[in-house]
Amino acid sequence: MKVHEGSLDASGLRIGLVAARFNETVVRRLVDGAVDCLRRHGASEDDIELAWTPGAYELPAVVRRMAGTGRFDALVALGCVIRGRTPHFDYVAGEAALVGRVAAETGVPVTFGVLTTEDSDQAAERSGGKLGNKGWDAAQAAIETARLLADLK
Ligand code: INI
Repeated sequence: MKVHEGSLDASGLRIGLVAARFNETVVRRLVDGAVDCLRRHGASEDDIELAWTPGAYELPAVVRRMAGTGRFDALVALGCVIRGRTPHFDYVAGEAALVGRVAAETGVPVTFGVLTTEDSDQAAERSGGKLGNKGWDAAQAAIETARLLADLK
């Protein structure tokens, strides 16, 4: 049986981060986690680009544009939507999740590092607190998926 798996070697991979500024303190921690993950896995500083959107609602359009440039092996969407802070939670979180469609449309892997939480405590726990850093996790998934796709070429 031939098994395909993506390695976690980020050297030479060009990775785009798209971060939503809303709930900025939390999202900056997700960005820091993602960048730290990429560096530790061998990505070069010059191969990482970061774009900021106003909020998570705007992530799909910017992810789509970046995917279309052909400059990236993978994209990482980062954001934080907190239910307790908005009656629009379902709309904003639902729209943010559409970044997954960009991957299906373009073949450029897009990973989902958007926190959707009940309150700020849950957001803090997942952005460098006791439940880890989902920005780190999303960056690692981006490396692995980019490598897997390269392996399947
Ligand atoms: N955007 C977020 O990223 N997180 C949120 O929790 C949030 N809340 O609470 O409303 C939020 N709203 C802004 C939204 O993403 C858009 O930027 C805005 O509606 C303009 O289109």
